[in-house]
Amino acid sequence: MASVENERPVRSLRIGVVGVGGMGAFHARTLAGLGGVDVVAVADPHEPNAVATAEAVGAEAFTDPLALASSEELDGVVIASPDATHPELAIAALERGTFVLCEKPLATTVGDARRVVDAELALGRRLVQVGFMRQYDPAHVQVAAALPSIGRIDYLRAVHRNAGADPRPLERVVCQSMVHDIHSVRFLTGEEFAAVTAFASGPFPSGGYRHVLAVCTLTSGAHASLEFDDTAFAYEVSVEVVGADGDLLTGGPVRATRRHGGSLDVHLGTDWFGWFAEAYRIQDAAWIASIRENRTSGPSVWDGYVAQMVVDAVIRSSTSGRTEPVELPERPDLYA
Ligand code: ISE
Repeated sequence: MASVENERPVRSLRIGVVGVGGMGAFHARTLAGLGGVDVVAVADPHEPNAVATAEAVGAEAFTDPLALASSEELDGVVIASPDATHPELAIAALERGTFVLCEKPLATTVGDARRVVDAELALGRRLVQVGFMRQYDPAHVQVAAALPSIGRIDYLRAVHRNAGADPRPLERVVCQSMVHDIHSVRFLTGEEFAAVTAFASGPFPSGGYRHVLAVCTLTSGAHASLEFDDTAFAYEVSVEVVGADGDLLTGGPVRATRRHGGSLDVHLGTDWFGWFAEAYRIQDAAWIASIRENRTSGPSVWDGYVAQMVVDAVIRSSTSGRTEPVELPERPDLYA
């Protein structure tokens, strides 16, 4: 056994967080709570956000996201800025050789997502992990592990409900929310989407869309239905996989129940921070562990790019009323 004197102290990793609205501030606090991590800098063009998070985690506050993403001083950077800015910031960090945890979606267009893939391919190594955190959620992990026990997959049903969300343009509903369900289907089954038929209810008088139903065919011929709702009364996510020899269902986080006034209540909460808190913590800790091993694990930019192609097909089908094929390019070896 190595003597204590021979053990090298583990150097703290220097992490920056770009975009510290709700999601970025949550990452900054989560990372600051892990051992061996110093959140040294945060950046947000909205200075009060930068200052508040910097104070909470003992970091320096900046207002220029691109300058922080391009910094040579960091071991890793979390990108949690507005969605459309993700590609430019991820590419800037890649060019510095910095590890990245980029919130989903990787981009808001297929073309921009491809630019990040091409930047990584040019570098010849993976540095970016995409924040599809459900892949770390204990219930999803258990379903994935148990899948071989249910035989041939016949269909999947993914349900995703946001509570009290402001009506959003269809592109945002699909790109910001349903993209998670698309990734869940891919990582659980290891299959790709072949075709999508989607229906969106809206626009409502406010101009926004609220419910989207996508009925999809996977490459094996199995089907997946993705149901999304922005007008629910509690936050909820579930995936059910129906197989030839059994079916599997993700549960929600464990909650106490309350008997009161003749009812049996379970408090679900209204946002994803509570439902998926553990998944985010596990994801962020896994990202840090992989930086220590000088590698990237977890969802790749290829996953982000393919998810974006499916997002595109859902939007096209909702507007055209037709079944839209999903035609994927060949997967480069880097993402084998
Ligand atoms: C939000 O941006 C998230 O990432 C949540 O995980 C998701 O459930 C929600 O629908 C999105 O709006």
